[in-house]
Amino acid sequence: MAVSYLVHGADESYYTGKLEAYLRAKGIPYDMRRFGPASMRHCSKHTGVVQVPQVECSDGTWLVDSTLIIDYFERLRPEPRIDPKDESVRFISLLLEDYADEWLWRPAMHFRWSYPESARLVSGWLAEHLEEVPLPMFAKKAFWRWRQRRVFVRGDGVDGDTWRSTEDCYLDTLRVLEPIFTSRPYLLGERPTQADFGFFGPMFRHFFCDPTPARIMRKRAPAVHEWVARMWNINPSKVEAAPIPDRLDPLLDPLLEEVGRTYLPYLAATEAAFARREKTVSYQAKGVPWREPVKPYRVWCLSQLRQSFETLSDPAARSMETSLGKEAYGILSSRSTVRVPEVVSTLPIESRDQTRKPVDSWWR
Ligand SMILES: N[C@@H](CCC(=O)N[C@@H](CS)C(=O)NCC(=O)O)C(=O)O
Repeated sequence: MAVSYLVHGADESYYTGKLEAYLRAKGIPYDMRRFGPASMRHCSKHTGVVQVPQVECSDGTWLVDSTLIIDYFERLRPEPRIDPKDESVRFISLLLEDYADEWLWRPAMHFRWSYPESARLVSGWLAEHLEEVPLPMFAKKAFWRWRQRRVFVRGDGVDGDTWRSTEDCYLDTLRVLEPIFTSRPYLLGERPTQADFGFFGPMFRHFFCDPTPARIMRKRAPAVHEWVARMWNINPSKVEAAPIPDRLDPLLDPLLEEVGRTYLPYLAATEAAFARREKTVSYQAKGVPWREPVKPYRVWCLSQLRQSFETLSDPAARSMETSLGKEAYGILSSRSTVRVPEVVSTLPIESRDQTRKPVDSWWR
């Protein structure tokens, strides 16, 4: 019998939206269950991590981490493939997915939680996940606003000095995406790839749906707005009918430059701080000093990117030096100096009770 999939997730969640778009593109049916404290205990008992989405499979196995889940299904059910065949295009697709997953998280959380109109709306929505908690609605809403700001806004380095730069990250992203989606339906070409699903996480559930950033998107980037809707209205026959992107073009240059100059050096700084066993990392991004918690998960992300980079042929690796810059090339081509204890590395996870204390989404 075919395996069926139960997604423990949320209608307001970045990574649940990313995963849903992918499952829709592939025609993989799934049921959704709204997460809550009890379901998180149930999931983390099997997977060792408290986060959404988590997928409970009817054969007793588990899938977790949107990037690993996409990789898993691309091997299990390759058609219609979203994984580019050309090695350089594939690497860039994975790199852009990772960038959007991790680097756009902070502006997405900032726009959601720093502005009262968005915070009021989403805290009400999230409060409904706490049905089993015996507290009045206003207290549940207040809890979410307090918790999300503490952990993901102020706790992630956003303050008076970095506020502007956090918002510029979103505005600059719209600026580079708009000409791309004006000229073609997906990031790398005619068919969506990992890069599109990565960008869909922040762009859909936060920037398109939350009132404050959504107003900005509608005004400044109607082609991005249209791409979000296109990504949701996707199905396997549409994917199948379009050619797989097989080359990189200059429209991507500003995005690749940003990834090469800002994101990869940040990952390298995180890795260095992790190696020194520090709890916070300090670095500069576009001349702005940042200080934020070290996220072991992102050390693992860098090691994963290096593993993909290592498989590139010499000319393909060299072409990355041109697209991403010298510093980025140096980071990608060097060896990881430290290993993060892997919480999840291969899927599917065989169902077994985890003895380790569960970690959070940053693997802390
Ligand atoms: N790397 C994970 C990240 C999942 C993640 O961070 N999900 C968020 C919600 S969109 C979460 O559960 N955060 C945990 C928290 O709020 O503590 C993935 O790709 O699935």
